[in-house]
Amino acid sequence: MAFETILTEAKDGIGVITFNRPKALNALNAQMIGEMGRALDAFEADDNVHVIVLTGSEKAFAAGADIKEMADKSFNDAYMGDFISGPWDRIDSCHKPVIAAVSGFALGGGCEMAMMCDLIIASDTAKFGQPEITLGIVPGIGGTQRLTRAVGKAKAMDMVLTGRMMGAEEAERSGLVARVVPADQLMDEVMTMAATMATFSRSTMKMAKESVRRAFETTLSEGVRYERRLFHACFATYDQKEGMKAFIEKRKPKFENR
Ligand code: CO8
Repeated sequence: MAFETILTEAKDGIGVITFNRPKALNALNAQMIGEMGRALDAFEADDNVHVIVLTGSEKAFAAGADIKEMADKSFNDAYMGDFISGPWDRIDSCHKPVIAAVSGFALGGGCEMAMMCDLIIASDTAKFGQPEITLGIVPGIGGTQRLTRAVGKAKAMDMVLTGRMMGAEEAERSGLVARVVPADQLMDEVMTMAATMATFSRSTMKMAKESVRRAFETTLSEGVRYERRLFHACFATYDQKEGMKAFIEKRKPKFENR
């Protein structure tokens, strides 16, 4: 598939999407988001892709939605045109695990895209922020909601109301990112992690992801009940039999996603 604003590569079970508008610090315009959506559709449909990685450049994961593109929109353009729907939140509906590999700026929509992924691995140069307040707008694709769930009210209010950026170390300490690694090791670390995940059963991975995500949508007792049902369902799968048999026989399992 030929794209102009992103790069894609699928290898060894891992599909990588790289934002590629370096001159605009990967500002997210409609074309880039449309292309990202189509690339995600393709990776979701490709049985050879088990894990998806979303990344940018060393200087910027993405410096937000493209301000130049949206500056002249009217309320009617935004409201009636359903600005920020469709491919803008495509990541959120992915069944396969999506890892955000973040270096440099992840601001506004860039931070929101990263938070939509299942986990964020950050380089030590990463800077997260919701600077929308400085532009006279509020976050529009989950920033106030996902950031608050990730880091709690105090830090979310601090970032959303002042527009200040949070460095990688603080982001890890606050629960926004899973790991911080030196910038020159970011992609190696992420690809190693993705390669490990790609060896597991795809269907079990889907259940595990679904179950963790459910924690953000429901009460504890409903979430635990949901998890319990998925746990029970695992015993109907070939991969549970294979996984446990392989452990007992002291060999590596060969999962078949069934
Ligand atoms: N939109 C458009 N162009 C941008 C953006 C952006 N968000 N960010 C940077 N650029 C452009 C600059 O205009 C500049 O272009 P040019 O060379 O043609 O003038 C080029 O990228 C390089 O930028 P700077 O010269 O400013 O680089 P610096 O290293 O000096 O500064 C910063 C880097 C701090 C990242 C600075 O560029 C900046 O503050 N950018 C804007 C960050 C921002 O406010 N982001 C939030 C945007 S609003 C938003 O995301 C709303 C989300 C709504 C939902 C979207 C869903 C995805």
